[in-house]
Amino acid sequence: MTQIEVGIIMGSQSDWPTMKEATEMLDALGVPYETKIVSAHRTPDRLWDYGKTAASRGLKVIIAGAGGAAHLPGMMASKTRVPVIGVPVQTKALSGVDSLYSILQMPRGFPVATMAIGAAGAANAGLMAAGILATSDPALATRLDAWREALSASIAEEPVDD
Ligand code: RP5
Repeated sequence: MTQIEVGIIMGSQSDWPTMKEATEMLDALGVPYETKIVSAHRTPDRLWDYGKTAASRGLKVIIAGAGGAAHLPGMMASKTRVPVIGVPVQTKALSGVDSLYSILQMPRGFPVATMAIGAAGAANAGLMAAGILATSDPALATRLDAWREALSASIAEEPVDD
């Protein structure tokens, strides 16, 4: 059975359209992952169990997305030494600035690698996770290098009218 090394967690089903962007990047790079709804507020026991077993289950990176009072990434970082990448989900009331500040401003000792707000942040979280795994996986490193080269090659040298 393939060892899952990336856990993608989110606070709500409503975060899925954003967090799917991370899965699409990992799919493109051939990185297996699991996806779970784990809410800091609504399912705290599930959060605790996930964090408690993350390292022993072989997870090497956790991507955690949440919106509003977004405590999930920080609480997960408090429960496991597995690196946590935080994705601030865009919110209607405050455009995701609430999520960003909630995730970013961690106290000393419990880091969360915080991405940009919304879809771009989720996609970058997938790339960041792949980059971390690629430091000890030469085949993945080759795929990631190729992906980056293809992205660069897709950028036109000059702008055109729409
Ligand atoms: C957070 O509250 C979730 O991460 C989500 O972004 C936000 C709103 O959740 P729902 O009310 O849509 O379930 O916990």
